[in-house]
Order: sequence, then C-alpha cells, then structure tokens
Amino acid sequence: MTARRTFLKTSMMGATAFALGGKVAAKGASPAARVVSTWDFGVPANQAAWAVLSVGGRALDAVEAGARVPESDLKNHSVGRAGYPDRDGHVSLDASIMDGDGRCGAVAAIEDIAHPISVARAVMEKSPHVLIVGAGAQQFALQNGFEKTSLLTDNARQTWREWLKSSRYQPQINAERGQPGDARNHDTLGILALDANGLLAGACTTSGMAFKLHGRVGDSPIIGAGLYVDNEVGAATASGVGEEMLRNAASFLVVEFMRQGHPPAQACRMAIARVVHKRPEASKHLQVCFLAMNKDGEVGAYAFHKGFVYAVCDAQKQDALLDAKSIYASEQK
Ligand code: SD4
Repeated sequence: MTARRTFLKTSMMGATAFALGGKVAAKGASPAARVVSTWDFGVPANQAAWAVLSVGGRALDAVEAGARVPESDLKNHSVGRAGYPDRDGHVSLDASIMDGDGRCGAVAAIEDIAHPISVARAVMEKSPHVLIVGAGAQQFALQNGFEKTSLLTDNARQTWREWLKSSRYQPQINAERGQPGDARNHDTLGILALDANGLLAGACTTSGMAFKLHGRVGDSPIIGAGLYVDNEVGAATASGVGEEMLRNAASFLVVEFMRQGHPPAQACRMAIARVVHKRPEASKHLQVCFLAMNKDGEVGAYAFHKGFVYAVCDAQKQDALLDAKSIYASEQK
C-alpha cells in the first residue's frame, strides 16, 4: 500500500504540473477538470464524479454524483445508509452542497432518507433557505419526492448494541481507514470538483460521529465549517472531529488563506495550525483533516495526524490515492 502510494504521489506530482501547464488532453474534458475527495472511499466517488466531468458536465452535478456513491455503500458505516447510529439508535445524517457562485444548501440530523446530498441540493434549488434540520428536513425531502426508508442495517444495529455495553464515546483517529465493524467513530466524504468551464463545486456528506448524542450536528452540513467553495479562489472541505471545524469556521478559513495567495497545501497547513493553537492538548488526541483545491486545479491537504488519505482524479489518472502531510508524526495518539 505504501509503495503504491509513493508511486502515485510521484506520478500525481507530474500530473499536477502537467495539468497546471494547461496541456492535459482528454476527450471532452477541460485541461483543468479534476475532482478530489477525502479518504479511500473517495476513489469510487471521484470516478462517479469523473463520469460527469469527463464529458463536459458541471462541477455541481459531479460532486452530487460522487457523494451519492458512499451514501449507498452498505460497507460504509459513516456515510448515508448503513451509517452507525447515534447513542439512541437513530441514523442521523448531515450533508451540504455548495456551488462556486455562492449558492448552497444543507440538511442536518435528517433521518430515514437515503441520499441527504440530493436533499441538500433540493434545499439549495427549491427552497428559499440554506439549512433545514431534523423532522423538517425529512418533511421537505418527502414533499420533494424522496422516499422514506430505514437506514439502520442489522450490522450497524449490532455494533451499536455492543457499544451500548460500555457507552464510551471516544473518537478514534483515522477511523475511516478501519475495516467495517472495527474502528468506528467518524468518517465523512468531502468532494471538490473543477469542471471544463473552470467552475468549482463541493459536497460533504456523513452520518457524523458514531454514537453521538441524539440531535448532535457536526461540521459537514455547516457552510464554512465542513465545506466552502468560491469560484474566484478555490474550495475546501474537512473531515475529522467536527467540533474543531465548527469552532474555527475551518473550511472558510482554508479558502481565505488561499485568497491571500497561499497554495492549497499551505492554506490547509495554516488552518491546521490555527486549530491546534486554540486547543493544543486536544489536538494530540483528535484527528482533523483539510483538503483543498484552488481554481487552477492545484490540490493540497493537511491533517493533525498521519493517516489521512485523499483521492485525486483527472484526465491522467482516475484512481490516485495520496497521503496527506500531518503536523504530528504519530498515526495514533
Ligand atoms: C462530523 N466531521 O460529523 C464529521 C465526521 C468526520 O471523519 O468527518 N469524520 O464531525
């Protein structure tokens, strides 16, 4: 795995330089078209997004298509269907979507609706609001043609019942990379796309922290915390313990650092430093990860701890998986 990543890292660096030179040739795709997303499961999400981008489709359509992939993956216990429930046994989903022109929509703590990202998009396009939560979000979804369906799988119910025996809430670093059924505290798909017209969009979808308090909302549906996109600058998304992103308006912060002229990796690094500065002790035991892409398609990422991986997909390569740098050398606390 490490060797493969090293190879990919090297080849991606080449790909990035090539793309930034504006010379990438792909049938129907813009020289700059690219999609990036968080964690290993970002690879299939990117590929679904690429199916849209590679034929000249919109970034907004691409990120929605990408986000729907882990939402329906029964092996993924932290996004959409099959997500681990809160401590009361409710699968409660958060999602947001943002277009580079500033339009955005989100749902939080929505239950029994399989594709929260598409509800978020409906909030953006069919309501006068940005964020709808809880029972109201479900009502809005049903009124807009979404179906009610139970999302709690037998496997997730079983894991929750096991957890109830100790009822110990302790987010685990890099739980996203655990095998289904073991590490289980957090996980989010954040996906950012740049399309053939040079327009950006982003989406973020999660079942949030496993065994959270009922009604808890993380950063993912909060514009500026878990996701922020601005066509004039770039886009950023986050994964990890959402309370840290909420405290720091983190994705907005990453985009603002890019606005000041910093490349994406540096902007992510600076935002990580800010979050650490606020809570240095806590940062040693939590994971926080940022992923950003600027309007030229340049990509960067940074995390508290080793282990954050992100997927990059463009005309050169559709399954690249890269290691993000981290400020702490340890993979675990
Ligand atoms: C949350 N940020 O609800 C999400 C969870 C996550 O990696 O991203 N975990 O706090």
